[in-house]
Amino acid sequence: MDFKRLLVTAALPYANGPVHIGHLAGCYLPADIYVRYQRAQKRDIKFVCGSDEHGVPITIRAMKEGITPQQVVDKYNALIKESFEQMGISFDIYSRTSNKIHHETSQAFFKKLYDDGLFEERESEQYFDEEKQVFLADRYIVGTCPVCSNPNAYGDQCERCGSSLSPEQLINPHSALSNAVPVKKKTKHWYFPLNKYEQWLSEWIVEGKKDEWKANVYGQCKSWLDSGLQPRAMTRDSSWGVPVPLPDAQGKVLYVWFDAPIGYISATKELTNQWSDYWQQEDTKLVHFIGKDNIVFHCIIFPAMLKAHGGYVLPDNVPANEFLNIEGEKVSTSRNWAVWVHDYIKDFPDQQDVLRYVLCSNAPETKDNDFTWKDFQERTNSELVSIFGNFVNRAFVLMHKLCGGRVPKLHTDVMDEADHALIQAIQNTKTLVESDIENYKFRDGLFEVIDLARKGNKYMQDKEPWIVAKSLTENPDNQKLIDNCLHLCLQLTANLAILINPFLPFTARKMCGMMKVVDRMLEWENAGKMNLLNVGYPLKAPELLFRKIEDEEIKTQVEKLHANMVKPNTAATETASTEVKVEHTDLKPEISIDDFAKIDLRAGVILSAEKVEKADKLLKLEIDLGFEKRTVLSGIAQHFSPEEIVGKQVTVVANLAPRKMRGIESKGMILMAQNAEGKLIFVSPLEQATAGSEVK
Ligand code: B3M
Ligand code: ZN
Repeated sequence: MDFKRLLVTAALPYANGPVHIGHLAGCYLPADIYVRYQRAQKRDIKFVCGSDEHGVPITIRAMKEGITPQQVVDKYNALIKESFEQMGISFDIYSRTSNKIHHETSQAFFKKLYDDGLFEERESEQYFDEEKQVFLADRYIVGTCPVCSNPNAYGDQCERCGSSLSPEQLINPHSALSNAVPVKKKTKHWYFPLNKYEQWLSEWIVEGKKDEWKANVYGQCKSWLDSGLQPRAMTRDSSWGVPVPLPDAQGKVLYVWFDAPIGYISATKELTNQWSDYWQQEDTKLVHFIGKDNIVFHCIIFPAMLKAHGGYVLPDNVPANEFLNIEGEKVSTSRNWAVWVHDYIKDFPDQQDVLRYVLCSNAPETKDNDFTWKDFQERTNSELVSIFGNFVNRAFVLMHKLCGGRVPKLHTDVMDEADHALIQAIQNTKTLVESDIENYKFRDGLFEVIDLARKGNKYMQDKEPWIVAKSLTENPDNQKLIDNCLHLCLQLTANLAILINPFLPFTARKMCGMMKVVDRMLEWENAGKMNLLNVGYPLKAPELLFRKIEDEEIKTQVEKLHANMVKPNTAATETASTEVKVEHTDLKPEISIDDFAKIDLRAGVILSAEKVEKADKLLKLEIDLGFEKRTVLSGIAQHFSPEEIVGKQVTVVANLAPRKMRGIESKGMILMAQNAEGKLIFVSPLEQATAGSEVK
């Protein structure tokens, strides 16, 4: 161990909405597992987080809800904080960037860079709303998406088709505040010369972190560095944020991505007088847990800021996760396609660990993953209930039945190979879990623990103490075999509590209660020990650790998800908060009948459909055209599951030049339209057409 103390941060969630399970899976749960493990190792560690209360996301939400930004952050900060607490995310501090200490800390940071002459002052032209007399951030400019014709696309992104945009690309751009057409106006800002840190970043990351950082993180950094860094404005025109601490900066605030990461420092200051040990002593190991959309800020921009300031430690690692989709679709907060943590807790009180379990065992550690309620049920019932819970329960029940409710003795004289193998397995698991957690492989670590419980079940099944018990009148010595089996199963139970504790802390505590041991037993150094429970010690009656999730509950959740989804049209109106009436896109230029005749449209039937690896939008379709079968790649994976479209009639552009995508040749294209709810539908005849017949 080449560090003395650890500082772990988890991304500061924007206080513009509640947290959903994607947030948990992406960053807070892995961070919490890591921290709980390190605490059990008795390492000096601080775990800091807090609400990110500045920036455009907050002001947009205020506009949507018709309240002030302050009301927005007060409301959501409280809700988020409570959700984390209920899920057992064990921050040492959950702060807020609206706190005084944060304003002071981030202003002082800015001022130091300013005094060192680091910033470049630049004038640029920005969109301005003359009616409201304010500069408009890209998000405040709405218009029609040039790609998908969504009438409510933002100046930086279209939420319907996901294209990233600039305000110039929007058709009919207008201000979301007043509906006025924005004009360009000059404004001055302070730019951080990221380009000057390119060389240093390159050495630090490309040479230093290649083998240490996760491939997704390293890869993103590398491609940023390869495409060259540009100076970046660190101030904005806005009335909401940390005021720029300069005399000539009226109406200007720090860029939210300048102040937010400094929030980690402010939160540590708020937590402890020793804050500078954690930030300024070289023997600190700093780890940032984040989601993949925050990589560049934590791996490039913030480190460059810290380096420029001087005196701070740099992150040792930034284990970012990918995204968690819900029931096959990307989480969308504007469409309310999400499972909200506070809702989950309401519907499944006292089932926090079940969610922690499912989210960790299905965590998007290396690629985007999918959460489905069905999978939630299956994992709970077939892993937590049938393997882990079942083992612990059987050990307790049998101990009460066959050993008088006390921890039986271990008779070494009759120990056999299976007994020794079980002890060995416990010790091996400890080592494996340790290395998995230290290397941010939380899924693997969790699987090891479940696997150990599985071994326990097998051991018990092979030993059959309930059968052995029947031979006792004939052969009283056989009690020794029963004792040994249950002695080891109970020591294994104690070990399981220690090993599962970082992942499922509520369960570990419950197990301690059943074993009547203090929580201190959960310290990591106790893992692997075979004398955790004293012989003769009376234990409590078993409590069920987990309960089965019923089909009905799953059905309710799936229905709720769909019922609560905001239909795209409503979502759009709500987002823009102005009445935008753009029903159609402009028609394309006129064509002749001959032009049209060049297109060969045919009726086809989808024979099979499957997802394409590493392409979350594409489905690979096998289409029957009557006279031949075709492979067609279609960008509809986020709208349909492969199963639901097999057998559907489609219209195929049959003479389109073949095109290769992801190494697969696509021959043709299928036609799609949208229904009133904005959902994609197939363009197909009302009646069944013969496959291959021309569509004219
Ligand atoms: N507020 C962005 C996000 O929630 C953000 C992270 C700040 S971490 C310093 O995606
Ligand atoms: Zn679009």
